[in-house]
Amino acid sequence: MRVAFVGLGIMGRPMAANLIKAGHEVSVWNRSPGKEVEGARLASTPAEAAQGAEVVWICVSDTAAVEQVLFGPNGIEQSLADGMIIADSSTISPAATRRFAERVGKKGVQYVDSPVTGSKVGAEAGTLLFIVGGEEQAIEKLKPLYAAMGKKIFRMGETGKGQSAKVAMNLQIAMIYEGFAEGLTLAAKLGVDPGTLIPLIHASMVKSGVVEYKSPFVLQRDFTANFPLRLMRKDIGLALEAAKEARVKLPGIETVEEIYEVAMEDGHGDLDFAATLMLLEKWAGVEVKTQAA
Ligand code: NA7
Repeated sequence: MRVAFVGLGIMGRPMAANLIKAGHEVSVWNRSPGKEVEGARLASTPAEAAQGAEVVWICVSDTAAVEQVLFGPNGIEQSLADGMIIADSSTISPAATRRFAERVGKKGVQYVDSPVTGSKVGAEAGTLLFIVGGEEQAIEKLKPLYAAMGKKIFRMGETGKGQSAKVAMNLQIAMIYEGFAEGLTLAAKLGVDPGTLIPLIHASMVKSGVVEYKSPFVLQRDFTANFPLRLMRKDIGLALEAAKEARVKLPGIETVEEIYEVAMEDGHGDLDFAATLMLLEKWAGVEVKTQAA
């Protein structure tokens, strides 16, 4: 298929590379120069990337960035054509997604929100999970592309519901990790080695995919970004915004949001969200560090 890929960040770049590997004809665009994908045609604007494409895939930071690449100067809108499909793998506002879909829909373009879960590792390995909102028939057409970049798709309903489900998912990831980090911090302060505690966690009902994924990084104190803290903070904001619109009270994540704000102020925004642990450590005056080699 002819695919335009807009946004070559931590996630977008390996996703576009996997489309090429699967034999698709790919044009790419990124806001800052210097990011390219081997085998792809490099476009100078989003409009140029989208020219003649059957599918335009977006993966940029946030709601404002998606709006910009779609409707800003030299935006994708200029190249919309009847029958085209836009798939958005950014995690953004569900309400804005519905607005964007309505606007492109007037030109005969379908919009399938396709946020992902699986972080950088999943993007590189082509094992992402896609959380999808849109018309069945459009999703059907996108299946070879999902297959090239991921291992499974979950359709949540019509356009916007992929994003709604995604923000609910990331709320849980942030809270599960926070529980893990607080448990480690308290245990460390009480003199329990995390290298001893973590096997207990894995053997008990406390175990979780989040803990399993993050614990090796925490034990090695490797906080380089798989999923940057600043983006998890954005997703917490999206969950709270959606909750406010729906008149839902979420006291736990409201508190976690404050921790992310202080962690950002401490300069940890570009580290992995696992680095929220460092703030708890600072407050506790302890470092979660294993004595085991
Ligand atoms: P990154 O690595 O921070 O990459 C973000 C990308 O978005 C990167 O290509 C940015 O371009 C691009 N971006 C950001 N703002 C804009 C605007 N205003 N216009 C155009 N392009 C923009 O994020 P990830 O790849 O980890 O994540 C992407 C999404 O997936 C995000 O929603 C996550 O929550 C899930 P740059 O290179 O900085 O010029």
